[in-house]
Amino acid sequence: MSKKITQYHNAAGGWGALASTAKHLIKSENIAKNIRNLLNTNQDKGFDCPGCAWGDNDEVGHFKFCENGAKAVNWEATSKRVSSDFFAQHKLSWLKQQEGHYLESQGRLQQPLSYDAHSDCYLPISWEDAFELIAKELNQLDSPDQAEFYTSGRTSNEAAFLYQLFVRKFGTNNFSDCSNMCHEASGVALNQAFGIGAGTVQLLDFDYADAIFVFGQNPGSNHPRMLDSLYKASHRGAHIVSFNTLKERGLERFSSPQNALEMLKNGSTTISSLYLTPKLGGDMAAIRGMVKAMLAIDRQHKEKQQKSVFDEGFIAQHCEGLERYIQQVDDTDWEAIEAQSGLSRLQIEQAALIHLKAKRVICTWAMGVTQHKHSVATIHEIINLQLLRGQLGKHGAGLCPVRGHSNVQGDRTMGINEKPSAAFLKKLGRVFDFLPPKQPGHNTVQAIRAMLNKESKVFIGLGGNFAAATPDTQQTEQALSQCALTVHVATKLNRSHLVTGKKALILPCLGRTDIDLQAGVPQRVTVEDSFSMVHASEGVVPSDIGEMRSEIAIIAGIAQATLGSEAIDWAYFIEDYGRIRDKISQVLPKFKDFNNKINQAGGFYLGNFVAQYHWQTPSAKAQIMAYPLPESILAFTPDELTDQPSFVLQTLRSHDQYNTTIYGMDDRYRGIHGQRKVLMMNKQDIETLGLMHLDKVILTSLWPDKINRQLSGFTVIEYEIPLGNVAAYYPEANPLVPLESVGELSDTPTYKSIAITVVKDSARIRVNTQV
Ligand SMILES: Nc1nc2c(c(=O)[nH]1)N[C@H]1C(S)=C(S)[C@@H](COP(=O)(O)OP(=O)(O)OC[C@H]3O[C@@H](n4cnc5c(=O)[nH]c(N)nc54)[C@H](O)[C@@H]3O)O[C@H]1N2
Ligand SMILES: Nc1nc2c(c(=O)[nH]1)N[C@H]1C(S)=C(S)[C@@H](COP(=O)(O)OP(=O)(O)OC[C@H]3O[C@@H](n4cnc5c(=O)[nH]c(N)nc54)[C@H](O)[C@@H]3O)O[C@H]1N2
Ligand SMILES: [Mo]
Repeated sequence: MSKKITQYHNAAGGWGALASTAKHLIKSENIAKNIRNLLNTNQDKGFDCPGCAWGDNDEVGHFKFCENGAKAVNWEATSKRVSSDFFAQHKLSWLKQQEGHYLESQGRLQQPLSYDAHSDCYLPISWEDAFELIAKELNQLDSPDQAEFYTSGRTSNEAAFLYQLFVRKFGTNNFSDCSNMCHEASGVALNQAFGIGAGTVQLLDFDYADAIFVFGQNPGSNHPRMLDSLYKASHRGAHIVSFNTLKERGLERFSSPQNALEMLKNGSTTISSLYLTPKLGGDMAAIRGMVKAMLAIDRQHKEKQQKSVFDEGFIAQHCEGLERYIQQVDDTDWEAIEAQSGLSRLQIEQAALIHLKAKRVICTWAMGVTQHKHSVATIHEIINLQLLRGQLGKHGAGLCPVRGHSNVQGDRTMGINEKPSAAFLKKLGRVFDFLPPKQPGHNTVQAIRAMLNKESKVFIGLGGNFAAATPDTQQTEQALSQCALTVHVATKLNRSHLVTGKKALILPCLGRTDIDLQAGVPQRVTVEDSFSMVHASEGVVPSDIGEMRSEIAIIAGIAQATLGSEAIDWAYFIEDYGRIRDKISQVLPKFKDFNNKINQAGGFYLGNFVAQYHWQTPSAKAQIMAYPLPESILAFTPDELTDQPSFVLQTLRSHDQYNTTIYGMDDRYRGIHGQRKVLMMNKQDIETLGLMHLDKVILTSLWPDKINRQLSGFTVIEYEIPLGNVAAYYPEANPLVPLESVGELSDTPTYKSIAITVVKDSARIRVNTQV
């Protein structure tokens, strides 16, 4: 594939998306089967798309898949299998040098494997021996807290519930999960404000909003079905305001493949009526500015005895903390707001006016907001804005953290949580007649630290790619390799499987698209989307499953070998997943009558206390939190560590990837083709550094511990990005993220604000000139 940087002039979606979907279908060698898969995606009788966590509408016959959903489905439903010969032929030392794309491209894993240090290869092992090995290692630990149990967000509710039951029965709350790197800050802030960590809107609300504010999110690539909602809103005349450090095409213009006329005319719809490009980490300042602008107008109104622009009735009845917050807003001057946001007062005032003119406003956000040092405070600023304007608990208004993995929200609901609530533990203990551990467990960063310190000795990953998704790759890999045992339950081979402990297992599992037969009966599982809708998912692909087992069967197998079956009959749950749902009904009141409810078309809504004004805080009021604007978005002053100019780096996703799974090397909407080791940089910054477009550079991370974190061979490309900010792809740039650089109160790695220096890779230039 040739490397190329171009300008992308078209709208997002449209013919390009259809062509790309077709290309992926054709490439996958399974055309007929895959088209059927797509038709079954997110339909009532199919499987939930293993792509993002956006919700589904109820329109029957509506094609509920998108280009990137198609890639996710194809990637999983491939008929390609990794043979045992492959592992006999390739030593780990060789595999470790291959790209992630190559590893996953080998196809689905189909038999359990155990690492043989002598030959440096993975060799087949029987399921029973694998379970025995895990049981032996777990049972010989000094304490259950010496094991780490990671979960990625594709795991079904049933598998997640069984997993947490097993782990708590074993005796620990060490549940690191992908949430810790994703929307943790949203959960923390929403919990502080309302006592509950989920968003407050439903999909239908997008049809009623007069204005939708989208902060730090790239739906064109990561939640393409959200563009349908934005597209419809824009056609209705609703205002869409985007805050994004980059001009993302999907937020600018979109052509819906559902609109035949627009497609025929090669037309498109403008999505954002106002598009602001703050600096990295500048959203809190920008939103504070919006409130400051509103406050000024409100004071003028008061002088003239006009109606307040804030919802005073709502605030008086439902909120606490207004005075302290207003004081904070008054104490924050425009100079600080403009400097930190990188936006002008005028731009911010424009955004404020759109908010003020709208009766119903939704605010959505994703990783551009949650992966900073001050993410919790930033989300409070969004919450405060909505509280002050009474934008909660009514149609077309509210707060919408747009989740990532398709069941990350459900996994949390099921108890994948290192800090479970006392009420949940009590109920779980009562239903299963045991005393669950109360001590909080490790989150992702704490798990890495504990393995690095050799306190934790066993790592079990239920899905995901821990080594590649976490920060500080070198440290994380060292942490994993110091373990006595590492275990990965996975569909495809990835980097994490190659970073082995003294002993290591890969356990191949069924994916969501596969038919899952137990005792001859096809099983359903359930998932929860970003809008708290729970629905069933049933695989449709009659795959050649080899020795694969379902996640549920694998967890039950490990549990039985480790704990025996006297207290809990684990095998009983494998035969019929409805039995797990019955238990979930007993532990979680919102899941009462679970097995019946999932027969409803479209699933069922878990409800939201916030939307009904039932605040779950100690004072039973919503909390307006008053955080000061941080002096800096970084935790230290880079100038004290280097004489070189420093930049703030964000790491983000391309259009052709799903987290650490790289489908292809293109990023169509950004005009980047055939390569991923690129650094997007402002033209003026390139010139100031004496560099040129397409020069090779070395990136060095700055952090007070002065550990050498460096990447070379990156290509600088001119990009429309604020001065002083740069961008590179995740996971390639993860070695630059210091383990200790985490969000306040969330412990989420600051993946969107890493201080780095950029210097010319002269070694590389020398090689080039010799050629
Ligand atoms: N196809 C596909 N779908 C996915 C995923 C995938 O990898 N591929 N991943 C899934 C997962 S787990 C998640 S969490 C979501 C992620 O969905 P996103 O949050 O959209 O993912 P990122 O690529 O990290 O994009 C962050 C966006 O925020 C902007 N941004 C970064 N920093 C800032 C900032 O400080 N302020 C503002 N205003 N903007 C900023 C970036 O320019 C970028 O547009 O998508 C989910 N869906
Ligand atoms: N630098 C940087 N790092 C980041 C981020 C960032 O924006 N920047 N984003 C963070 C975010 S938001 C997230 S959510 C995490 C994601 O972190 P993870 O969830 O750990 O990573 P994924 O890449 O989604 O995991 C992919 C692997 O999951 C396995 N898999 C796929 N489907 C299934 C299944 O059905 N069952 C099982 N058992 N396994 C399956 C496959 O083997 C595949 O290789 O990464 C975080 N890391
Ligand atoms: Mo995520």
